[in-house]
Amino acid sequence: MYRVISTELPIILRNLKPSRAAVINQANNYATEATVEVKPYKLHRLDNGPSTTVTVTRDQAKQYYTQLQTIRRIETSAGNLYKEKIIRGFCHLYSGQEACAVGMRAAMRDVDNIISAYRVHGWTYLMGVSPLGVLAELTGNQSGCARGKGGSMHMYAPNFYGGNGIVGAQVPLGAGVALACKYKGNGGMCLALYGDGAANQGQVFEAYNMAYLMKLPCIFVCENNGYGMGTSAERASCNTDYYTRGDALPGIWVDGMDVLAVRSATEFAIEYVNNEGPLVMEVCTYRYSGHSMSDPGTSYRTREEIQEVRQKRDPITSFKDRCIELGLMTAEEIKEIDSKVRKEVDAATAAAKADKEIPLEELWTDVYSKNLEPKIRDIIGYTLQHKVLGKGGVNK
Ligand SMILES: Cc1ncc(C[n+]2csc(CCOP(=O)(O)OP(=O)(O)O)c2C)c(N)n1
Ligand SMILES: [Mg+2]
Repeated sequence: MYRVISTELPIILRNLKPSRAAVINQANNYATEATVEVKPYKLHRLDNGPSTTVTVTRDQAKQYYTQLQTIRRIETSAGNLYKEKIIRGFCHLYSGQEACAVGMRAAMRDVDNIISAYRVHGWTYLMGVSPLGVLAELTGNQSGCARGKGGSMHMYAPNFYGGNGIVGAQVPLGAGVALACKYKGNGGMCLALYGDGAANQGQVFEAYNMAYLMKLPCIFVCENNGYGMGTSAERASCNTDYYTRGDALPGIWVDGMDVLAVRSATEFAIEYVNNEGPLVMEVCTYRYSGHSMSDPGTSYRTREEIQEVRQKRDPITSFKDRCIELGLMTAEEIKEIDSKVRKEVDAATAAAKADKEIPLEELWTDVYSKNLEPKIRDIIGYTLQHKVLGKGGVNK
């Protein structure tokens, strides 16, 4: 039983599994768009949830695949640079979790915002910073998006409130960004991301409560990757159904390894928070690396567990296979994207290594995006004039 989802060139690909349909471009023999069924969502205090029938165009598929692959490459490169001691300090990798960010980003509109914890290299790239802007930030050099002054945990971009190292602290900040959207009446919302390890913090529940009472356009997103540092979710939490933890706030559980499911759930959530008030979304995912570079990640879980996720649930491989099966891209086209991404990230890596640090006097520039006072406040023993070098405080 195949369904045609558009009347344009309604030829259906053979060999597709039931409930998958594609519209074919006859001349070039590829699907211009396709429809798939995603894994059912779990719902809390909602009568209806996001659509499990998701349509993706060929252009979107190419874009998502490129983004997924670019994030993986950036993280692999960051891991290598760290091992070479070119990146120092903290470094938390996002490999395994790419579909969460790419899916949410695909649903976001220009007025929407995002704030997250410290695993943000991928988000920084998705919010408009080039791979060089991310990698040079990691090497502490001037082409970095914060001119090398922030490092792994402190990257920002327009509508992206970063990189926050205090576990859970970004959640009330995200509610504040949502309050700003409501106050300005611009129709925007904020995605406030936190991990399973942050989900039992008091401030998270305080933020839920205030957001509910004030009907704030905030999506509280729990990225459940199974572990908070070396502690499994089951050991840390009396209730691991994080989508139900908002009490009066409705919740959705979504397969965070499926970019299309995440996109569909986020589209639903955006509509919901703009009309009804806040909502909790749990994206179920997995992190391949240790918590940070100092954690090999194998003392509290088995290598077999990691291998099994890589083989059965990897967000990139599964999306690639689906795209080929649906005729959205050929294996050849996938290879071309892989090679283009590899070249771009390799070039960015070389440039990030060769790049220079900022001069000392630049350390006190761009402290405020708009400097309302000429001096930097509250510095004892120095008088420092504030200067803005970046565009509105942001260097890309
Ligand atoms: C308030 C606070 N407590 C403890 C820490 C130390 N710490 C850093 S990350 C982390 C675990 C967070 O796990 P999770 O929220 O699941 O995020 P993940 O690392 O899995 O992305 C802890 C306890 C911290 N940075 N801030
Ligand atoms: Mg976690």
